[in-house]
Amino acid sequence: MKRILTAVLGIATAGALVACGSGPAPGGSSSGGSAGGQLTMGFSQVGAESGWRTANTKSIQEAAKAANVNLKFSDANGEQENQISAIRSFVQQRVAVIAFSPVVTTGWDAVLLEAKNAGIPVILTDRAVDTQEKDVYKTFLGADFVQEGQRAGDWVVQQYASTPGPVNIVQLEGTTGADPAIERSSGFAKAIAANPNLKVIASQSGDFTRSGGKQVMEAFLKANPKIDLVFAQNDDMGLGAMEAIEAAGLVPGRDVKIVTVDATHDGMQALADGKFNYIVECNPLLGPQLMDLAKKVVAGEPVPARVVTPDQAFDQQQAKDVLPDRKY
Ligand code: GZL
Repeated sequence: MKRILTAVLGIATAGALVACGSGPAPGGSSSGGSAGGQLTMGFSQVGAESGWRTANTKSIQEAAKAANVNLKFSDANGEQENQISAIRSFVQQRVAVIAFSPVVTTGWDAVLLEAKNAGIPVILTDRAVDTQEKDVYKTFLGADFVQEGQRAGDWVVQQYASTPGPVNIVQLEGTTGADPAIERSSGFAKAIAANPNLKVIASQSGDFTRSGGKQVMEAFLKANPKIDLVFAQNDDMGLGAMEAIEAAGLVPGRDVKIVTVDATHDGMQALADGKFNYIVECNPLLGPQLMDLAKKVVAGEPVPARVVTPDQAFDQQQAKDVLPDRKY
């Protein structure tokens, strides 16, 4: 059962909110790993699958340096068992706090209980977990993926409001079982239900990678004579789809519209160039907020059960306007 949490927008502030379900533990808990006043954090990262991930990793590493946090960083190469091993290693090293971006939502109960029983607080960042265990993490810092899917769907509904007849949509899903893939899919489906002409004729995972998006889109183009729009759940799969569309002799952004999520530099460049049509941002710069939360948690201060990072969305003109000042 998905935990039910009270969400808090914006930066982490004092004053814990009550979490019900299997959400974070109340209050903080002290542990080792703060030798000489410098806090040690063990961080397990999903991998390096996308431009978003690269920007997220850079933000975390730079923020750790700026916050004088001793960061033990592990890249799981997209494999859950590597994340579980890394978390176990952090427990054995008695770090002060563990943070991780869970590659998928399930399969974490045992290792989260091990960290809890060792008295080491855990912070979820970027993606959430589905667990029945209580008080196994302190907070979840990340975007509202259902809302991101809905915003993408709302734009599609508005674009085709006066288009008669069926509008054929294909969807490139993120990594199977990953929180953003599950929730962006449900948000998008909910939004486009407003217009029964909008039909998702095919949907498949491209694993959040450019090559995955290209391969799946090639298959979609072969199997479906008329595709009006692709909803890619991240820029990288959208860029792969763009290549497949061009290879098929079609014009991306015109013959086949492309809507994505993330708003990384390459995606925003494609949007400014007219090859994408709309992007919903998912801000990867979580590092400073993560370090702030970690210090509070280690100090035993209350933290919000859920910290939702705010997003915005861009059309082609807006991308042209903001591209020069983007940080990622
Ligand atoms: C979202 C993040 C997703 C991005 C993808 O917070 O987990 O994973 O949207 C990334 O680009 O691979």
